[in-house]
Order: sequence, then C-alpha cells, then structure tokens
Amino acid sequence: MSHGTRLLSSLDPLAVAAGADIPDAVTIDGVTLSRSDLLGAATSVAERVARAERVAVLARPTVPTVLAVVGCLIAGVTVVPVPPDSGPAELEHILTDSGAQAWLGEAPDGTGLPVVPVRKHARSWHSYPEPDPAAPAFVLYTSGTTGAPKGVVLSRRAIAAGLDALAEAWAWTAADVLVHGLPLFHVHGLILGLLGPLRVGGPLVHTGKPTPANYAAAAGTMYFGVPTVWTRIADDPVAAKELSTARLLISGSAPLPAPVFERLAELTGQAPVERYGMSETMITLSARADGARRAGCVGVPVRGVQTRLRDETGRPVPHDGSSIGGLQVRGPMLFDGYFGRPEATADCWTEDGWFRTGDVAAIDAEGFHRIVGRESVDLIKSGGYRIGAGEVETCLLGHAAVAEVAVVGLADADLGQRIVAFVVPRGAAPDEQALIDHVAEQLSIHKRPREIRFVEALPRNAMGKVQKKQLS
Ligand code: MCA
Ligand code: AMP
Repeated sequence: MSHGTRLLSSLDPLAVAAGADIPDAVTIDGVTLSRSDLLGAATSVAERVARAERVAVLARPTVPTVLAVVGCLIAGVTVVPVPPDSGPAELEHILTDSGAQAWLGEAPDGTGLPVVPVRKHARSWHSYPEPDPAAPAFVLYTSGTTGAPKGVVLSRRAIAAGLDALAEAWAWTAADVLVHGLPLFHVHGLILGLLGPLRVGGPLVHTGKPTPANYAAAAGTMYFGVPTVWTRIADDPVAAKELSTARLLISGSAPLPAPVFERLAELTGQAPVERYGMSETMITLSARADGARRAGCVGVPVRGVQTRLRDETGRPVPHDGSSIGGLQVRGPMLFDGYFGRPEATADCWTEDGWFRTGDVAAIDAEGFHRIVGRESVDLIKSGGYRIGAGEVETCLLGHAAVAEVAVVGLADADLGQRIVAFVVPRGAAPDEQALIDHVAEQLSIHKRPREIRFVEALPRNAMGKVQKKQLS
C-alpha cells in the first residue's frame, strides 16, 4: 500500500480543489477543521515560514500546532517539536542543540528567538512542489541512557515508508476514524497519530487528555494508546464497552501487561493489537489486523523490516521463541542519525548495517517477537515516556541539598515503571516534594520522580560504580 508522492497525500491541492474534501479532517481542542480549511491555513503558514530551515513548535494539542507542523511539511521546513511543559534546562538544550531559528506559533515567555505567528483564519491556495523525500521532516528529542536528550532526525521518506507499512499491517484506510489523546511531540501521537490520518485520508479526533471517558465518547474505528491509557480503560468497564464497535484498539510505546490485554479482550470483545517501535526506527513490529494477537507479544516485522537477535559478543541467537538476545533491526523507516552527533549515531549501528535497539527480545519460528526488557537499566519507560536516568540524576545533582543520587524505574501498575530517586542528602534531608518539583520545573513534568528515598549511601561495587540492580 502506497499513498503516492506527497507525504500528506490527502492534502493534495489539486485534488482538494477538485472536491476531494472531508468536513472533519482533524478535530482537536474542540475545533473541527475540514481538509480544505486545514490545507488553506497550513499553506498560509508555509508561506510565512518557507525561508527557514528549522523551527521550534511548542507542541500543545491545539489547532495552531497542527497548522504549524503541516505548514512546515508543505514548505519543506524541519520541525523541532518541543514538549509544552519543558522547563528552562530542557528548553535551552533543545533550542541550542537543534539550532532552531524561530518559534512557529506560541513561544515560551522570555524567548530570545524570533516568533513567527500562526494565524488560524488566514488562507493561501498556493501549490508548493513536494520537497525532496530525503529532506529531514523532524528533529525529535528523546532521552538516552546518559547525557541530555538527542535529536532524532526523521526524513520524509522514512515517515512515508513507516506509515505505509502500518497502513498495510492494520488495513488502515480513509474509512477509519482515528482517536487518541497522546502528546504531539513524539512518534506515537505526532507521526502516527497526526500524519497517519493525513496520509491515509481519514479523520482524526484528538481527545485532549486520553481518559477512558474521552475515548468512550469519541466513536472511532481505530484507537491509539500507551499501556497506561489501556490500563485505565480496562479499569473502567463502562468506558471499555463503548469501544466494542471499534475496528482496532492499538497499544504501543511500552509493554502492555498481559492481564490488561485479557481484560480489554473480555470487555470489548476484541484483543488489542500490540506494536513495537522507537523514535529512531518508527514502528518495526506489529500484530496484523488479519493475524494472531497474543498477550505479551508485539507481533511480526511490518513491510520492509528485517530483525535479528545477537548475544553480547555479536553471535547469532536462534529464533526459537525462548532464547533471548539484543534485538537489531533494519528497514526503510529508520532515522538518519542523531542531529549533529556522528559518533553517537555510528555507535548504534553494527558494522554490517543493523540498528541496535537496546531492547532484549525472543523471536519464535513463526516470526512473532516478545520484548523481554532493555539492555540498560538507565532507560526508563514511565507512562510510555522514555526517560534517561542520567538526565534526571544530573538535574537532581544541581539541587543544593543533594550530595549523591541514583535514579531507577521501579515496577508500577499504572505507569509500567515509576521514577524513583535514591538520594544521599547533603546535611539534613530536604523536603521530598521540593526535589520532585525541581525536576518537574527544570526538565518536564513527566520526568519528575514519583518518589524520593533518602539513603545514607548508595550501593557501589569495588570500582565505585553504583549497583542499581540492588535499589528496589
Ligand atoms: C503533578 N503535576 C505537576 C507536578 N506533579 N505539575 C508540576 N509539578 C509537579 N511536581 C500535574 C501536572 O500539572 C499535570 O496536571 C499532571 O500532574 C500530569 O500528571 P501525570 O501524572 O504526569 O499525568 P498522567 O495522567 O499520569 O499521565 C499519564 C499519561 C501520560 C496520560 C498516560 O503519561 C502520557 O500522555 N503518556 C504518553 C507518552 C507517549 O506518547 N509516548 C510515546 C513515545 P494536569 O493533568 O492538570 O495537566 S514515542 C514511542 O514510544 C515509540 C515510537 C512508540 O513505540 O510509540
Ligand atoms: P521511544 O524512543 O520513546 O520511542 O521509546 C522506545 C522504546 O519503547 C523501545 O526501545 C522499547 O523499549 C519501548 N517500547 C515501545 N513499544 C513497546 C512495546 N510494544 N512493548 C515493549 N516495549 C516497547
């Protein structure tokens, strides 16, 4: 399944002018835009921003964010989505690292960058040629095990290939109404959840917060959610039953607990579709609309993807369903590299051209994949957000009352993992909430520890390295 040469195929100006309109292309923040409204307003944004190379977009789930992203894609300008609750440390890092030249739309207070406004009611019917498919569409900031977040460069070509592979696996067509309430600064909510419908051609309903009640009220055919969203829906039988008429309930970004899978199947009459991916790879594995859905399993490679398992020494691990190894992938939807970091980029590729995901998996003889965990304890998944322990530790060490700290992700029934900081205080133990707020303010709210535990010393080995596995 391919959707033609335009990345956003449903927004072809000639086709829209000739009547290929729909009244409800995007509903977000309580506002519904027809396809022609969206095309006219976003093309007007494109005219204002066309001479820029890279711009930052404060990615609140609103109409101006949609217009800013679509306008940049029309003009061939690279978008740097910024989490709207980013604190000063995170903001400074993203802006400096990405070299964004301006804010497009809303800007945070006190910004030093120029601000290009997004006008919801402006319209332009200029027809832009489709930009080079090799051009970077986004630089998406995502956490690593150490250091500050890195910018993942995703090309237009990779996004088109990734979306077409999902459309094929999920039998996703213009007849589907997609519903979700995910943030618009990551692959899941932004690329699959906004660009997906604009490429495939069906309506999107963004619910604002992804609550069970909002999902139940939306009457979609396809729903996207992270496991925390599905866990909350499974705990709300009235809302869950409203989803019985949907065609597909899709979970990803973190492991879906088997009891939640079973409960959703029981309440809605259909097993959820699990899929697996990364900011760097988009979605590489998924259960198929016409295939088996198994609890604890993330399905088979989507079109164009190959996978393999390797042990610590680089030797092949058999695909027998039980042997586990480091998961490596390749395919047309992979990223171009980390922005401005050739060494970090080179480090995650094998010599023979496979991307090391950092996840540990088993693959059975039929090609079904099970994700067992991550190679590093320093990459935490909380509520579907990827959070580097090192980034939170660096932030906490910036607080005067913290002498030493180790951050880990502990099992949590709602969030999958919750961030817990083990802190050796400098002098008297400070207020726990003050440390939590320090992270929420400097970085972003979802990176805050949910819990602080004060300890006299951190467990260390003979080399002085903190033994995080002993912290629980
Ligand atoms: C609490 N709040 C605070 C503080 N504590 N605010 C400031 N300082 C504090 N110390 C308030 C906030 O103001 C906010 O209020 C609320 O707490 C947010 O709480 P939180 O607990 O973080 O929200 P939640 O409801 O528990 O969030 C669960 C969630 C969320 C909705 C599931 O985690 C989420 O949206 N996750 C999606 C992550 C995602 O899209 N990942 C995809 C990555 P108020 O509520 O009033 O605003 S892409 C990926 O992984 C790959 C490619 C893939 O496979 O998809
Ligand atoms: P991110 O960069 O936020 O896209 O996070 C990518 C990581 O999320 C992967 O490396 C996995 O560890 C995890 N992940 C995504 N989808 C799944 C899934 N369905 N099951 C288990 N882990 C997942």
